[in-house]
Amino acid sequence: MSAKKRKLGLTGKILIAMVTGFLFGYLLREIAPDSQFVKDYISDGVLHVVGTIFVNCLKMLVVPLVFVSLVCGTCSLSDPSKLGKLGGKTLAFYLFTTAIALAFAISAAVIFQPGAGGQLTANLSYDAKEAPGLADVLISMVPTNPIKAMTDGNMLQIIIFAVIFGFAVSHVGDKGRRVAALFEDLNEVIMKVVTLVMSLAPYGVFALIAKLSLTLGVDKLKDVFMYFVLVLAVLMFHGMVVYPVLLKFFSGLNPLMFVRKMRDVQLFAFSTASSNATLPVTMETAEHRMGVNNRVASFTLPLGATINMDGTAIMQGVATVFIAQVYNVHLGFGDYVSVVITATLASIGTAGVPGVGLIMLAMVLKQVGLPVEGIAMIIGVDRLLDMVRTAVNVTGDMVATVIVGKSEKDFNEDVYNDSEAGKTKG
Ligand code: DAS
Repeated sequence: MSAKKRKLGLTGKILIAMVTGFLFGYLLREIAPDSQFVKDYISDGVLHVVGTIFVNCLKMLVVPLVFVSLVCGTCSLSDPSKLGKLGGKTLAFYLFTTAIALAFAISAAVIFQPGAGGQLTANLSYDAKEAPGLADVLISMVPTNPIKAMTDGNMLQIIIFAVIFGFAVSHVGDKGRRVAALFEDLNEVIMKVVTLVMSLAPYGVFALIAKLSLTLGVDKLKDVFMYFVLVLAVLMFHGMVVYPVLLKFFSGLNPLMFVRKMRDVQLFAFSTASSNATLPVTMETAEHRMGVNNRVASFTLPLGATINMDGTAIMQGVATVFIAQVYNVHLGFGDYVSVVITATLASIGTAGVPGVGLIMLAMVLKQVGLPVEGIAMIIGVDRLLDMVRTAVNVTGDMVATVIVGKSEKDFNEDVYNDSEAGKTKG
């Protein structure tokens, strides 16, 4: 082994930050479980401030990055009809993987019966919103005010406006070429900011995990242990079996290289529990490590972070069956179809932010006539599941991006197969 000590990469630093953060929080909770000082100055103080600043630094980049890179991507499309093909393939793949995720989740819950014989705890309550209808979803995609869409962080509206704007840029001759060049330069600058923010990850991840470990109510786990374990098992199966099989089948690429290059993205997603906040890292990895061209990644990834949430669908599938079992409500095949349709529609209209899965679950339960207050049983363990399913969500977005990129020949296989390509030194 050469004497030269290998520089610890960003992944190594993040993993060390996670372990030390967890141990720090756990020990503090054991040593001073009721300390007001720990609560006020450490948990809600330093850790909360550092963790929130880190997540906000990521979120700060999402709107400018998505808009600029999508304009770049769209105006670099030589043949505009390619956008239709790209969009069709991407949408079809996202719906396909979400349907698989829901099918596995519902089947597992029906087979293993996590809620069978469950005893209801005290009277429960949970506020629920209606699931959006297809017409509402389509109408709400077009922004009446693009600036408001950006200030609100309405991803679908930003995507629609950026695609139309980019299309127009590519159809105004020389002026358009100057505008496109400006957006290319802006994209480079924003990508540089992304790598700067990524270097803050060890500090931000330490704070996020330490605060979680300090506040995680492990005691809540025992009531819904079977539910928790089943969701985790299906998430792992989907992330570590289904995705590699789909990647190999549809692209012929080596799944192990994909798994290796996805680690940083998954660690960011796990730590932040937000697909949106992770988007800058997902896009930087897609282009610089996976070898996918910007004109594909700039479209498929923002779209995926908004409408493609396979991990969330898995939680919703298991939770729906679990709650039906606990309340002894029989669900027929038609109910399961309704769950799949509602869960898919609900995910299209909601951004990838922490806890959005529970909001969508309420819509699904309402749709199939199940007591929405059943959510109060699982809310206590949802934070950890949210972190894992967000990592699955972003992995599903990247699988689709690599497959579509390769099928559209907007893909550099040498970069994909080079394990050192675009590696963030941390
Ligand atoms: N945290 C959401 C995301 O960012 C997923 C969820 O809430 O289920 O993808």
